[in-house]
Amino acid sequence: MNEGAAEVLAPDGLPVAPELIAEAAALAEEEATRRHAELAAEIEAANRAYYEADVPILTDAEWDQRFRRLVALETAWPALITPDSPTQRVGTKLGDTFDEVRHRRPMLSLSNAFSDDELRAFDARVRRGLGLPAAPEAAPNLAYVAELKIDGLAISLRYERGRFVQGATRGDGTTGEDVTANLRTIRSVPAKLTEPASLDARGEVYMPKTEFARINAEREEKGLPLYANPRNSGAGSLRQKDAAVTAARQLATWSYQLLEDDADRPGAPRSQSQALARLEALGFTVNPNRESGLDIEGVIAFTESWRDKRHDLPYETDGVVVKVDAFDQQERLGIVSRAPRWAIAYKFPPEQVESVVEDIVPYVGRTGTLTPVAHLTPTKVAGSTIARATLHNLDEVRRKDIRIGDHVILQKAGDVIPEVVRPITEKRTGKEREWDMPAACPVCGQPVVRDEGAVRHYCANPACPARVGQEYGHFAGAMDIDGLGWAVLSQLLERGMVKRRGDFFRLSVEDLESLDRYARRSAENLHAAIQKARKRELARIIAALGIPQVGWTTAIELAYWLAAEVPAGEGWLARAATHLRTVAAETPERFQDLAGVGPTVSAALAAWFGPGGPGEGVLEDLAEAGVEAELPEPRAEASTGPLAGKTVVVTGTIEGFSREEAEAAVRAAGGKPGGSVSKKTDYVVAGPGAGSKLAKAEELGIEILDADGFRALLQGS
Ligand code: 3BA
Repeated sequence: MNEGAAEVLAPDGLPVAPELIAEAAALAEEEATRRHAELAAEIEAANRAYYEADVPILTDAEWDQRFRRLVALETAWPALITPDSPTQRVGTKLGDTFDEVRHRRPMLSLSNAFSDDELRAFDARVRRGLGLPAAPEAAPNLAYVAELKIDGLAISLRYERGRFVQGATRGDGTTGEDVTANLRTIRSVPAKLTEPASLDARGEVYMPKTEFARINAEREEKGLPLYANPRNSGAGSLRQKDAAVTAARQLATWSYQLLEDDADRPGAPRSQSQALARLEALGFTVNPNRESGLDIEGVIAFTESWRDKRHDLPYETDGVVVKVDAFDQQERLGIVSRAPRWAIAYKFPPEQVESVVEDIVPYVGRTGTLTPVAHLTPTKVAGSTIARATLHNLDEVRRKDIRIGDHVILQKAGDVIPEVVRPITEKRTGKEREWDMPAACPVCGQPVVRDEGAVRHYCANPACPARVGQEYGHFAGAMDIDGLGWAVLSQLLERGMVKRRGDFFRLSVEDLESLDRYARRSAENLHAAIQKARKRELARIIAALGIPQVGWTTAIELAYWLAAEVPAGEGWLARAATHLRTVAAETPERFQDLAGVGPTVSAALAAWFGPGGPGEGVLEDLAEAGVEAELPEPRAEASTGPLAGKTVVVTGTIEGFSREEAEAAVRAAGGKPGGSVSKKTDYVVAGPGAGSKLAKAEELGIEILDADGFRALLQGS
């Protein structure tokens, strides 16, 4: 947890209230994950509506509040920070006063490698793509350039006849923000080139470490919140409405890509190394720590040589960008899902630091699982402060032999998920205490059990307040009841005002007004939000039940299936409940008719809906409380459509589609969305962030599509 003066700043430079972070830290991991996903989706939707349809669906204040909550969640739970989180994109803020700039050519993204072997796999793909012999054979016609990967903010600089005319942030890669005035204040952005060339130069804006330290020292003196790392500080400094603020900060740039308007003229650079030299000659600053003419082992040696030395550099670097040098080879390799096949970003292994396990605390999750969490002395790792890390389960605690009081090595796996690597046994004093799973649930006091052969311990009490609290919190979240946060929910449960899910819908304004710190106005608002949630899509209602093993995908399948099984009309939800109970009790194997449902999920459904199961009476209660399900339109026959009989796996971020939307589109076209890549997969749609599935598809020679290819496929072309 961030403590003391080191308050947290959102990427837009505004502080996030410590209470929000504390609140986020108090959540169980599952709950934090769920809220994170919801907030991120909501912000995405608002951004899309605002930028694409020009219809604001959130006010500035509402957007801000959600964004700040998202940052708070990510501060408390750094594992939630993914590259596609709205917090990781600069320029998504609503109502900001920067003009949009459409890039003349899209700014692509880089795929990642985390090990030497992943670099060798990259080399193998490049060789295959160019029809060269496989490694380890020498390939005299293939050379790589290795550049230090600057941890900054990507920008594009437009020059016309040698004059700097416009500068933009990367934004979503297609459209960025016009930060020309701010960039003009940076000394390493030349106002005039050494010749009257027209071009786009791309590179990274960064804040030197010393400048970061200076600014934070100054802020500390003034009692202002501190920036978490130079990257945020640099981004915050560039995205100032008042260019004078940018000017007062010593920002700098490294340029690494040159797109000249007349790139075909004789003598124009034909390779990345020539382009870097020309950038330098034109007056740009180009990072000198680069090497060309390398084979992949030379690249690996380059990464090795910088692993430790990088800490002595005056700026932050988090890896090495490797590029095929020759432009003609780059062209032949091309681009897949917005990432060039001819480049890869190698990330240095996670930074390891030392911390102390102050306590190990079991957290009770929605399904009763007790997860041991290490409470650590707050320690800075890879740019954020870590105060807790999951230890997963008792076996893991024992295997790693982590004890309370231990000095431990802490790292962020992939620089994201905090992980306790091992205890530093040399530092033991004998006062460390071994931790054990409690025999009784820390919340309800009922016995903690562990099933034969299983690793998980759980509280078996279905009425455990911790379980119920999270189950009901999940319900309120999934049913999209605005304003039903933990503070209200815990009171409703503690006071016995909500004993069953249907009770939410039975609350009156007066009931809500009786809650602590609840004024008439807020009570009315919450009441109205609850009324609005009475009618929801069937899949949403099912997903909201929190059935173990049943996520959105299965909920959607079950909704289609139920809508087809139970005739529409009066009292549908209650009749559906009866039908589910009958199937669960008599023909549970029928659940396996649902796409993607095997014996495990089918058994989980039967156990939940069956007689005596935790779901008994739940849907009836909701129906009785006046909840209505919106039934899905029957699905197009799977035997028709451009994707009839085809299995399509979607992986990574697909521009223009959420995961659900992409899968729905596959179904609508008659195809079947698949979870894992196998020989039976017909297509893999891959976007930025795609990982092992993409590699698998390449290995199996399955056709890989980017977002545009996917759209074409859906249209049957
Ligand atoms: N080289 C970041 N992208 C980079 C031109 C390609 C590229 C980067 C790089 C796509 C660095 C993605 C954002 C982007 C310009 C798109 C580098 C660095 N090369 N040395 C191959 O040092 N961080 N980032 N930037 N176009």
